[in-house]
Amino acid sequence: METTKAFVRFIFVVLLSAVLTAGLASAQEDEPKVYFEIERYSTGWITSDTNGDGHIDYALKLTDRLQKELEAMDFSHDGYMDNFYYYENDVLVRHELDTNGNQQVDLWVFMHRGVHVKGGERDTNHDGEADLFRSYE
Ligand SMILES: [Ca+2]
Ligand SMILES: [Ca+2]
Ligand SMILES: [Ca+2]
Repeated sequence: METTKAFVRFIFVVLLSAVLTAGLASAQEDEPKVYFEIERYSTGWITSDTNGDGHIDYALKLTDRLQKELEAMDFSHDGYMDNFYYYENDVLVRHELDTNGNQQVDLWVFMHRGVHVKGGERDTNHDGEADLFRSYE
């Protein structure tokens, strides 16, 4: 009887750790990576020099199904990306901006159906942590 209980507990722990590991793995997969440094946009990215100054200022990543996944832009043309667009099923879900060009995102805009702003966060003192929150839901 005791061994059965111990065995059940053992199975439970194994299952729990499997669920936790799977959760962590999918969380990492769900968070695609963008970079500030333009030279890091290589394999898997479509890049473009939109203003023809010889420097890449736009990068696009497509999913396996050729839907938009990520876009990065260097609006300020200082050689560092500062606008990042995150898509799910080809629909914009989040827009992140580095408004002061310190290679740290300080404005996050969350979208509903790609067109309506449903909320935003700001890092007003540029310490890397959001300190101003807005929700329109
Ligand atoms: Ca350019
Ligand atoms: Ca820039
Ligand atoms: Ca910034």
